[in-house]
Amino acid sequence: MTRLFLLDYGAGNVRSLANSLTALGYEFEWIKSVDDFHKADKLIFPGVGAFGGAMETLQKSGLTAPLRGYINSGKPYFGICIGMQVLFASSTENPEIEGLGIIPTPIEKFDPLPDRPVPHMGWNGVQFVDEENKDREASQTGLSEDLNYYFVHSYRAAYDPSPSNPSSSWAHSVTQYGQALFLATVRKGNVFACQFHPEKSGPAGLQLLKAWLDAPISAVNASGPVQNPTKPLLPKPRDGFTKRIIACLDVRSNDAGDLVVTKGDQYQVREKAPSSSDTTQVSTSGAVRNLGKPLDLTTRYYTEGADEICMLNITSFRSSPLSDQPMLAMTSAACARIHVPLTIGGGIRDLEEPDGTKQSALEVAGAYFRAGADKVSIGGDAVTAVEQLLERKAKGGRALTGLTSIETIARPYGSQAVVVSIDPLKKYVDESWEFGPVPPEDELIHAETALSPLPSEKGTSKKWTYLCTMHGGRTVRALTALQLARGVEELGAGELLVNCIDRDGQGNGYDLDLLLQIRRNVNIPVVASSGAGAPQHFVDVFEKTGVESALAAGIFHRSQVDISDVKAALEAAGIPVRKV
Ligand code: 1PR
Repeated sequence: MTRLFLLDYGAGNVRSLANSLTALGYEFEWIKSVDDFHKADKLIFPGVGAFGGAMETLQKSGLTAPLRGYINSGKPYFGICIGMQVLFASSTENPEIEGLGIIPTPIEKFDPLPDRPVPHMGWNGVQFVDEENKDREASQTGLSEDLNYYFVHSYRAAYDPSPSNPSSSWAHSVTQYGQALFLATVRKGNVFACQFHPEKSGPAGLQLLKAWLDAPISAVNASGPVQNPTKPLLPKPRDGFTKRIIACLDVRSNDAGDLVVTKGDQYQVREKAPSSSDTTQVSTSGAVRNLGKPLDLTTRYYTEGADEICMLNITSFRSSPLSDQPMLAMTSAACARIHVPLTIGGGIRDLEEPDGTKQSALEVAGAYFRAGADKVSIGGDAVTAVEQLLERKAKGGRALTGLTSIETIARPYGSQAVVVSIDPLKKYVDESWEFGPVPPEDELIHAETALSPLPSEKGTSKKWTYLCTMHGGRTVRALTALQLARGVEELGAGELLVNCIDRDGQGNGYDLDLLLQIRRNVNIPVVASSGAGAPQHFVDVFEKTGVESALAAGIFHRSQVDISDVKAALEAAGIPVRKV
């Protein structure tokens, strides 16, 4: 029997790969000692996080030489993301640290451009380098030019087909991001590796894993170097990067103590008290709205084609998320069923357990990553972190301390694993303004030129800004959403989830002015949230603000609009989406 081993270097989400292998019906073992490299017939290295962290951990555990030995022995090796990057000589992410050097060129950072935020996070296509033999490559590897794969990375191996490039014979397929081509997969002899995450790429990723797992060892070894194609690939006018549709579950305990998916109107998640003449609603008066079981809805959205799922524990600011075992158990159970990225939010901060035990934000996040989450979302703690950052800057002090939850989590897990969720509230700048100095003109929206004014604002001279809130909108801070967005980017967050309390649950479309303002001023991906009521709202938010993804809750939970309806409307408008 073929013995399949997985190499876990201790950081990042290896649970998802394990879940995918189990879903495909494969058994596997973990590399625990050097001897296991000899026992392995096939080896997968599923890396996430940082190049330097991975190489240093391998080095400290004495695994670098055995890993290189395994690869040189000719036995099949499958590297994923960092598991691909470590094959290279070095990375500009940690220039002082050497890679395995099997592929003799460096990994380098993407240059951020206005049309191309970094990280490259989302679903993109691939193109085989050897165009003449692409059918053979597709059937041998399970990779398809017709499907999309989930990427999340800030560093990449550039595509350089020049004959003087010593790595060009490794190039197997490329992906285009903006106008740049980089290596999506490398393949030579017993080595196959991909920059994207097959374990997070839905059915397309499972197909790829299955092809490699099913291939007889002799067939894997027999695959020769890729032919150096005579015709180098050139970037196309448009890349294949798709817009992501995210289903969001706000989760909390109801009054009976069960974890339920709830949904608020402007963050109010309890049923309104009935009028005394209304006898129909008495039984649910004031109860937490219950829109279903988290696991049922998560599975449904995966099947229906959600590109990502987000689960926010919306009451975690009151209790400890680590003693909140149902949320961790829910994360594990959800990850076993879905093979697309999962973000978990709520309570990611330094905290004290009820028994007095202190837990750092990093430990809290680590518990969720080990349960299978791909990203954690930080809410209130990010507001505090940016307020303190701005205070230090005002005093001329050191901007970054390395101590905030954003920094401590991004260091081992990578920026791409840290989302900041913003809960802004619209505030008019008029005589009622009570939040300190009025923000500068470039932070204000004027009704006359606004993209999505409310009916009461049309034709008026009202002007407004968006202030950050904490504790589910209960605490308003004198910090604008734009200040927060810029601040968390500086601290190293990898993505922004931009809610809007005024629009939440209203179904009258996203706040395009807020989203455009933020999209224009940061270089990390932005998720639009709050207000989706119809497929056209998704078209509008992508066309008018350029955000990378759009999230919705209520319309999906109530089956008012299906994810497939949204994708059909986007396709009809010429906006690329992942097909399922
Ligand atoms: O501060 O790190 O503990 O995180 C708490 C998290 O809980 C934050 O991400 C915060 O946004 C979230 N949260 C807190 N209270 C509520 C609430 O609803 N009372 N929910 C809440 C945020 C907003 C979106 C919603 C969209 C789309 N929910 O998640 O899903 O507005 O809704 P729609 O499509 O129905 O309009 P911390």
